[in-house]
Amino acid sequence: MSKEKTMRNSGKAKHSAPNGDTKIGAGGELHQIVGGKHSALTTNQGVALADNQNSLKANARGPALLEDFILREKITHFDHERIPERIVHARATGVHGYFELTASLKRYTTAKILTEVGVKTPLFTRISTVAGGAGSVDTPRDVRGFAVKFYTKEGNWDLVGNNIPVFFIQDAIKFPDLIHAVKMEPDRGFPQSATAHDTFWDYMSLTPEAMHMVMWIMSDRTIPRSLRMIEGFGIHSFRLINDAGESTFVKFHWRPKLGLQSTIWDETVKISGADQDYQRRDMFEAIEAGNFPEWEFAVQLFTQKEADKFPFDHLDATKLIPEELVPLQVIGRMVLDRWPNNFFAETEQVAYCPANIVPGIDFSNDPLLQGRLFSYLDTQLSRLGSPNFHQIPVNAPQCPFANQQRDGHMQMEQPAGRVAYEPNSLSKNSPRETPVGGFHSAAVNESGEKGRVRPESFADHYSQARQFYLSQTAYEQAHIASAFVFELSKVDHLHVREAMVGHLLHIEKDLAQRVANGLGFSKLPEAPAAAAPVQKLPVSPALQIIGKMKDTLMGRAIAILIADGSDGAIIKKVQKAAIDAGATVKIVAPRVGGAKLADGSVLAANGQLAGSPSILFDAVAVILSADGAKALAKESAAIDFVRDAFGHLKAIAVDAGGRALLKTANVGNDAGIVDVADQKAFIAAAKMRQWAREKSVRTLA
Ligand code: HDD
Repeated sequence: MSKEKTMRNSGKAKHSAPNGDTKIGAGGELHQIVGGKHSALTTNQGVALADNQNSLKANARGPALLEDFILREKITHFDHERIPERIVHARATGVHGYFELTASLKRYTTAKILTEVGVKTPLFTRISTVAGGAGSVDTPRDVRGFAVKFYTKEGNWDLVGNNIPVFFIQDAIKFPDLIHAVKMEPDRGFPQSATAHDTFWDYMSLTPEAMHMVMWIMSDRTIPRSLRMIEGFGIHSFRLINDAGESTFVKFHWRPKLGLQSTIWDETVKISGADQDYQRRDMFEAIEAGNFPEWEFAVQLFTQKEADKFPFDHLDATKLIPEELVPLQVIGRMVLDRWPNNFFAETEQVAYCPANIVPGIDFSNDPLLQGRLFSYLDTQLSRLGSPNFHQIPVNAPQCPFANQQRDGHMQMEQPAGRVAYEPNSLSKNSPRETPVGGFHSAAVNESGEKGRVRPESFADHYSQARQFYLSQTAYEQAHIASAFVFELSKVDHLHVREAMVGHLLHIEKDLAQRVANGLGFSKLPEAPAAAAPVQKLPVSPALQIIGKMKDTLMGRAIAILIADGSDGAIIKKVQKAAIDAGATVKIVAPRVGGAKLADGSVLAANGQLAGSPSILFDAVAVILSADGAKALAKESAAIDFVRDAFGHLKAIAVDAGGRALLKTANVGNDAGIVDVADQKAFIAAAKMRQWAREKSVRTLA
């Protein structure tokens, strides 16, 4: 074979590019020139590559040579591209942003980030699911991790919370068992990222302290519509310390500006198939479009004296402090406005640690928090492989930092001089302690007997679970009961199902009965003995999702389904009304190239029907000619489009053709089906789910 022929066959395939020339590279590869200056492609040692397409061979059709340092370097690096994924919270979306303080907490703390009003502090926020691996879907029923790294002037402060204000367990020593129970079962390797399996519910049924959190995870909080529409909670009580050394307890809260919104379970199941990256993509697209998600930052402040009067122990992470008891004070806002340059470098390598706090903030004795203070640094050492992970740009403080720690794997610094210890008298400029302004722990008295004990005040496991359930709207209660039925129906062991229903009897008999009916029990099981009497706590509407949904289309998406022959004028009107109301609008058509409208013009589509089901949108308009409706009647994707929109309680705007498609799809009529000519009515209906419709589309427990 001639040399010339070998080179021609060795490069990349040729694409026909609309713009730009095509150039044959040194190795015969075809480059499309799209402008710009290209720096030399080099090895990691800086040697410029003449050929990046062909390995070195003994002859054109001969064996590869070991001396090919270019091939070996490239493949070796590739072989080591993955690092161990997080044991929990592996799947995530990370975004840069800033925090701005709007009200000073100077009375309570010396921390500059909480006292300097108007100052913007950069931050990196990572929102995750818990159970699934890094490649799992975005939308299982799962808690969302809500971790924020504030790069403050006084060092990094990591607030590593969740979108649920309580946790499963009271003591960190139980965490490995909890996680082993929730992750895929070790013999079979599934389910990935789902709680609906035997080991999870077996562990729950044997852990009464988990019952409050169980109520939250069975609510629609664990199937959010968007990461931009979830709350965040620091969960534990922390302490703030002021310049007189006095400390006040604090709980931290994030409240989304867009309000709360969740999906319907059937919808989320379908989203998982239609778009595995649904929530990551949603966040990416919002930031690309300049719709920067924003949260209010709020605190609940209380003294030891006040805490002593609470009907629960605030050091118990399975309890929350109702807003009605200690109101939230909004003190700032977080805006996420910059997508990372590189997913691995930032979202994967970011290392959070609840032990990262700054002067003016301190820990409480919450035993779950105390255990966490150890775990995170330890995990980063094995995950990132070096004690120098704090030098990775996303982890490095953005204030000066210096000490006498030295060496270790991947040391990036080159400290000069002969002194690597403190105190010393040999160096004039080595770092020294800062007695005033440096970190001081709260001066707290501790006394008592050492032991592996749980305080009596941690014994009440059902009162707040009951308060949560009774605080929900009837729709939400039905969703919780149905989620229990679904999850427990996936559990093979009958005694586990029964044990769980037994716990529900302590929470609310009606709930236990609904779940028992859904599971086909002939009689209610026995309730387990409760360690403390169940208290009748007042309901707290702040615990609902529906009550916190905002009457807005901001951040929401609307699809307009069209086909050949659709009316362009009405499409434009709906599009404008939705955009004016703050929504993003996508045209969906049988072909992505678009549809030929009634006036002969072609309207390009943003999405092709089979790949753009209505589950990806908050409301839909169906604008079709009579022929278009006839053609789509034979498309199962079009039938599903309207059926799902109806089943998922969305507003649907229709013209005559759209109505014909609804008829073919056997979709009923109600106040959420509006005439496309009345855009005002459509926009109003699109802002909310059509809850009243639910009874007609599914049987809930
Ligand atoms: Fe944890 C990661 C949140 C209890 C041990 N946790 C991790 C992340 C979040 C939380 C959001 C992901 C951080 C990121 O995005 O990288 N964890 C919580 C909350 C808890 C909690 C809100 C209870 C209130 N965690 C908890 C306990 C332990 C851990 C009790 C161990 C004793 N968590 C870890 C970990 C992880 C982690 C194994 C895995 C990856 C990582 O730390 O960086 O160390």
